[in-house]
Amino acid sequence: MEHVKVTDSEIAELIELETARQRDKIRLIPSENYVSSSVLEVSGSVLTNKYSEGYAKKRYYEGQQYIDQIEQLAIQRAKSLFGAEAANVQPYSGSPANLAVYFAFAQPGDPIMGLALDHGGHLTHGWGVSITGAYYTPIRYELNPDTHLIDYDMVRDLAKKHRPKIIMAGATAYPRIIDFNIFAEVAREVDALLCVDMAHIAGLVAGGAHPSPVPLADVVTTTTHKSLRGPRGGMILMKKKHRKAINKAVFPGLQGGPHNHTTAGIAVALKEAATEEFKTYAHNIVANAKHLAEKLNEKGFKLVSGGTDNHLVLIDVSPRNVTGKVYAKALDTAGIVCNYNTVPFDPRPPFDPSGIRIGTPSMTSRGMGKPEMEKLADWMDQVANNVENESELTRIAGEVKELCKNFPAPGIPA
Ligand code: DSN
Repeated sequence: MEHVKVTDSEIAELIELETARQRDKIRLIPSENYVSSSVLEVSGSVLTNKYSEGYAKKRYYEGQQYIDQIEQLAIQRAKSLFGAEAANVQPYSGSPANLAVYFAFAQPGDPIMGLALDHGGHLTHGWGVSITGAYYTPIRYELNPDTHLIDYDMVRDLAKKHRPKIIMAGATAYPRIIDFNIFAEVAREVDALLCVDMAHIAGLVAGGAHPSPVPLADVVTTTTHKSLRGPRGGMILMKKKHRKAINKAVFPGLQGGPHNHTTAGIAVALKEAATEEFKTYAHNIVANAKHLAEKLNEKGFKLVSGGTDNHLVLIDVSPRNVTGKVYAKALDTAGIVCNYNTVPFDPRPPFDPSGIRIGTPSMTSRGMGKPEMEKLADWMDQVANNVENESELTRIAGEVKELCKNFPAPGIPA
């Protein structure tokens, strides 16, 4: 911050405060993480100064001697890490990546199928307020009301009835392994394109802690900044036969120049994700989530689907006589940051729902393990009993900060 401190002290100060917030709190939002110092360096590099519309060796601007090499390295690493036939590393994030898939393979008005948002799907899987729900005809599958698992019979029945052009598998709030085999089977039966949005679980897939959708899906979209621990960006992996259509949909279809500083950050993160250390990290994320879920269960929290197979735990907090929003705000005061979230078949509205969503990628990046999950479950229990007790919440925040001191976050000075 040495330069911006002088030129713009307001922004410098806010960044310093945000750094301290990330350092001193337990961050449980399952889509967030801490990137490495290397990824941070590259994201703030001079690559931000360069325009590169097009693809390597076919650009509309000169001066691409190094940018081409950077983008090609990112593509090679993505292909090799995930075993993909082809990759596009230019999408600005997950939503544009998904939009590129629709743009490439569906016409406005065509049926597209995805998991309903209030059952754990993403806005861009055809929810009404999203362009994907407005410009296409969304067909929404849901969870089974008893098991809270994806209702695969419903997936098959709806697909046969509506014959969607694209079937989207993937979620933002689903704690269980998704059976990509069934989706692939159904897609074949109705001649649909199967797109898996693996944004949440990309790091788990990279580290072998979750089955990979790559061999089964036509196209796989992802963000790069969640469990994969890269900079904020997006990526599309695909079968070779789809490369031309996807590349055209990303540029010039949807975007202009790629963000080269992000592309380089993605390349660095992909190299990190190909290490043995990252494999251990991915498995630890899941082990931590399972242990935390078990401890929360013991304390009387009601977990959607009863537990977790991945990095995420979805909790219905209504049995604790609190709403998700009130509880999330109390947790934040206590130094524990999550987001409030609807639970399947939630009788409450999305802005004040019954649940919270938590995840372990960030804690695991700090090297926290089972003892810390147990401590966290204790604190979460205490907060649920004291949502309006400011002094108790402040006391917990102090303890959280002390714990965090022993687990320095990547990229953040202790
Ligand atoms: N906003 C992301 C999440 O929190 O899951 C999804 O894009």
